[in-house]
Amino acid sequence: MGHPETFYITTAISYPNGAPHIGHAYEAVVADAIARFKRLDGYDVFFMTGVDEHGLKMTQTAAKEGISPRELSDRNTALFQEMCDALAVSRDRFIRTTEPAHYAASQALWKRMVEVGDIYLGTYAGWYSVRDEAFYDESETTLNADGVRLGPQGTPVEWTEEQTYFFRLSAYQDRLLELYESNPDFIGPEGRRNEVISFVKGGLQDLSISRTTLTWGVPVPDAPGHVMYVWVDALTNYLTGLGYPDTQSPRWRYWPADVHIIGKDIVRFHAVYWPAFLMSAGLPVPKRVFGHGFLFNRGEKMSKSVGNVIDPFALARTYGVDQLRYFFLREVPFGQDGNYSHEAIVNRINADLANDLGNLAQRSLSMIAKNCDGKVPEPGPFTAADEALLAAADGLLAKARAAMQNFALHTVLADVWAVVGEANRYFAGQEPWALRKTDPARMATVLYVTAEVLRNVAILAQPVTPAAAGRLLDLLSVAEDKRRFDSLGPAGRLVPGTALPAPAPIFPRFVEEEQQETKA
Ligand code: ME8
Repeated sequence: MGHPETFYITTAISYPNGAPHIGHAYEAVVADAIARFKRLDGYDVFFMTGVDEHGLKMTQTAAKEGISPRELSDRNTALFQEMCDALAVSRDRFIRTTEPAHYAASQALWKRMVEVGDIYLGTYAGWYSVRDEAFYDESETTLNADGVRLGPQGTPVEWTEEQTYFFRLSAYQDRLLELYESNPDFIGPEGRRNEVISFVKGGLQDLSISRTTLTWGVPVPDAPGHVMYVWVDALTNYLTGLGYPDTQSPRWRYWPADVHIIGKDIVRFHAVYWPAFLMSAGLPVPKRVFGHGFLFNRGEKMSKSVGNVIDPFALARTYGVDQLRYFFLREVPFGQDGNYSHEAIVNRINADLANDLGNLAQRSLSMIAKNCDGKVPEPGPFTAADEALLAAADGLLAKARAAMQNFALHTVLADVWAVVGEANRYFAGQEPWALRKTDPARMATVLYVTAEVLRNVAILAQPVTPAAAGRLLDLLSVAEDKRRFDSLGPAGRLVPGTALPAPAPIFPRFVEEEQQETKA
């Protein structure tokens, strides 16, 4: 047996200029679910997330608060780490761009780009957006009604002039277009790919990549007074995490990254600048860059008890961690924008989790506890209905893998829950409670088939609802080493006679606080 295939997945690194918001939570959960899926599917996964501590935005926010950028970053970085813990984000490494290792990596990459003649000193004059930490061409800016000039993301831009180092981006136009052409999956989803291609076809200007007006950044090697433009060091984080420039590091085996999961607003940095830097330095480019959509709050009226629902910590406390994760991944088709509302999340919790899966598990496992001596029942011969349901469950892995080619977790969940729906119809149609008296052997078979479907569903639900899926697998006495995808289907069938623990609910219904009060 060879070594398992590697899979390196990253999120963007967030600006710790404030507390994490729902968009950060969404991105972390998406990447985590993909990482978990790949681990369960036998890959050697490295999953990294972290914070982007430098730049003008950090400097300005810190100045406003009267603290140093470092203090600002320390305070908020702790919250980003807490968010990862609170949302069960199973990162292998949480990176900070103030780590000495990151300075070394950024400076090494810079020197490689100097060596090949891609960096030169010049003067920059142009429009800069502090909010986006990006330069824009005048043609990309517009004047609003108040005469304020705005960049393409709608943020104010300022005229900036300074001596700066440039990266010879203009020299990479053809190689980038060739990259997009020969790797149609390099940028996803499709719409983002088209935007990038037309941007690059429009012609690339050299990129200003150093600053003399601020000191909060990675020093440019051999150039006192210059710090790197924040995006140069930020993108390099993906290499730092793997030990770069030490390409003998055991972690270096993960490069190139399999996917950078990022938001749609920063696709240009990842799909244009980043591969150009890497090509310049003679390093392989990532395999894919995927720009997910944005999560919005439609301003729906929230229950008072819910409080500030956009705070991911409050969301997790109010609805539950697995419930929130399920909502993000089921409700928002990956790649599209999504809306968050209290009603939508409660509906998902109560319909999909509590009713469809939770009730089925509770009813079938309680019957097993009462009528089958608390052991996995011994099935008799399977009928066509049994075979059909088992085949549907056994067919899920192939479907899930296909959907995951495009990280379509919403499709994976829709397929898995379609089988939960089938299992519910089967259970209702077979009426095992009636069989208890008329045909106990048949009842045992129906309960066995139902439990077996629950096992498959729970294994596949682990990437999204890790705690609840784990509890369901506990209730089915599935050993820790039998929870990976290679135990799905016939390979891991429940063994009749295995003792099961006393059943307990996995997904409680969400009850509005007002209703709880009336009940009390
Ligand atoms: O862009 N919904 O940091 P950031 C979904 N430091 N995703 C959202 C979102 C929303 N409402 N708002 C932001 C940066 N995001 C840089 C990245 S990577 C080398 C450097 C996403 O804190 C955003 O698209 O502004 C990005 O992927 C991530 O959150 C961090 O955003």
